[in-house]
Amino acid sequence: MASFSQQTYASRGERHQHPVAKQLFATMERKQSNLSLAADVSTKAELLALADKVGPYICVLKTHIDVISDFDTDLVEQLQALSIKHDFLIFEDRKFADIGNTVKLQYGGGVYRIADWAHITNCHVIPGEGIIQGLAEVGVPKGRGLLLLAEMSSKGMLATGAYTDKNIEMAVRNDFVFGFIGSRRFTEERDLVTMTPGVGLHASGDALGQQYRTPELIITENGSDVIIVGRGIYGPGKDAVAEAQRYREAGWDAYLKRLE
Ligand code: BMP
Repeated sequence: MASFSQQTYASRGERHQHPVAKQLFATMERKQSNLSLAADVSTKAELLALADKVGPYICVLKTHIDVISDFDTDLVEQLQALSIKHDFLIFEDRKFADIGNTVKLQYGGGVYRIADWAHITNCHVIPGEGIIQGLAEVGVPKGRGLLLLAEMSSKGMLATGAYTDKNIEMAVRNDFVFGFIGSRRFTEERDLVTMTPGVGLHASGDALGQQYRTPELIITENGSDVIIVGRGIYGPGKDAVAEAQRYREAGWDAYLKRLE
């Protein structure tokens, strides 16, 4: 059978066993979008306004909920309503990194109660496989999904070689995991999704080590599935709707090209 990256999102979604991957692929196909917005703004009003404006063009809204200075439960309710209105999934980019027992408390409880509203979250596997098991105890009953940070986009990142390989092994054997953060397709053993941050059409990076690559390199050549774009869409002087449309088109064209 052809590599998963040669198959359509629709057919991968139909066959997928993971509820979140199924939902994600179906959303991507419906909206013809493999674009995720990294909405790194710092107030509730800015986040809601951005999600409402850009919502029609994305498959996933990625949040860092702990940077919102005036977080409250109403924000979460409004984000959930926008996720239904515009048909996108919510990904809280929490990057859990502690022992299983602690991440269970952090994922299910605290101020943010992430598992109650985020379809997707992610973790580092630096503590070992217990982190996945701890998160799964909270997330599986709620129908959530987990991504492993197999690589990062920043200069000098240490997630390489044997560490990346360990991520792949753990992802393959843990059903709660449906994919990775990274720059490419990692395995054919299971249809694991890759979502890639550090994507930009114009800039090559920022002053703090971020590195940007194009949608074509990431989707067509590397076989990743979703591009994650932040400042390229909402950065200073940008028209967020126009940029979201541009990235959506670039990401989708790159996907169609790889199916050829
Ligand atoms: P921007 O496109 O503005 O550089 O934002 C990238 C987003 O992706 C940020 O929210 C960052 O936290 C996240 N990210 C990243 O840049 N590189 C990684 O390896 C993993 C990330 O989650």
